[in-house]
Amino acid sequence: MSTIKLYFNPLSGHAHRPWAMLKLLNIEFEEVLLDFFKGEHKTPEFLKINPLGQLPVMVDGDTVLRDSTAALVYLALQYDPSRQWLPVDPIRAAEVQQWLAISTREVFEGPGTARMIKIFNVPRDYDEAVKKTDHLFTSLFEARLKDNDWLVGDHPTIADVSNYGYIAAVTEGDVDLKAYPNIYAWVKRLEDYPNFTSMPPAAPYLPK
Ligand SMILES: N[C@@H](CCC(=O)N[C@@H](CS)C(=O)NCC(=O)O)C(=O)O
Repeated sequence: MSTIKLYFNPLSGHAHRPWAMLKLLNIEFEEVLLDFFKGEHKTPEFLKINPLGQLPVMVDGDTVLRDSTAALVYLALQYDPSRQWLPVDPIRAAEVQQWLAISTREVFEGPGTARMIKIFNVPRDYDEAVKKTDHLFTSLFEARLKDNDWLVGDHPTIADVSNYGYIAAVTEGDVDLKAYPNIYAWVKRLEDYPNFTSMPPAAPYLPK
């Protein structure tokens, strides 16, 4: 069996998803770190692997996955026979899918964008991103996590892994996570989970 290859960058909450999942499942893999600031995700060589020029990409033999949540689904079904990380029950599976969708849209547009504005200086509306973050955190995450430890069912799933990165890193977007105590506790719960890899701080990966 060939070793899984993960093209990624530690600044990316998208890339954190398969990176954390591979480590959670104790799967050996090769890390290929591409530098956004050097345009390494836009070279002709990489565009052959992902014509979208985006990270992450996960390659397992002939399987090339160019989407972070697709990679989570694949890893959970292929390498977790216990089915903990992606339950088979139709309702639970649908609930997981719902949270995966939220992680790639609303979480990226709220907390992900607030952080992007602060650390990369991207010309976007910061107040709007913070407003979206507050609405999302209050109406969905705090509400769910008030009486539950995890986003779906009573154990962690890929729904938690997928939402974690940009939410944990929102403090780099100058949003105080402690103002959302249930989310703050969930972030710590995940970070304490065996073999879980926290979202790394951005500073070491930014241009000097
Ligand atoms: N649908 C993709 C989106 C990945 C994505 O947007 N990656 C960003 C980094 S966070 C990227 O590579 N952006 C560079 C670009 O689009 O040029 C996924 O979920 O993996």
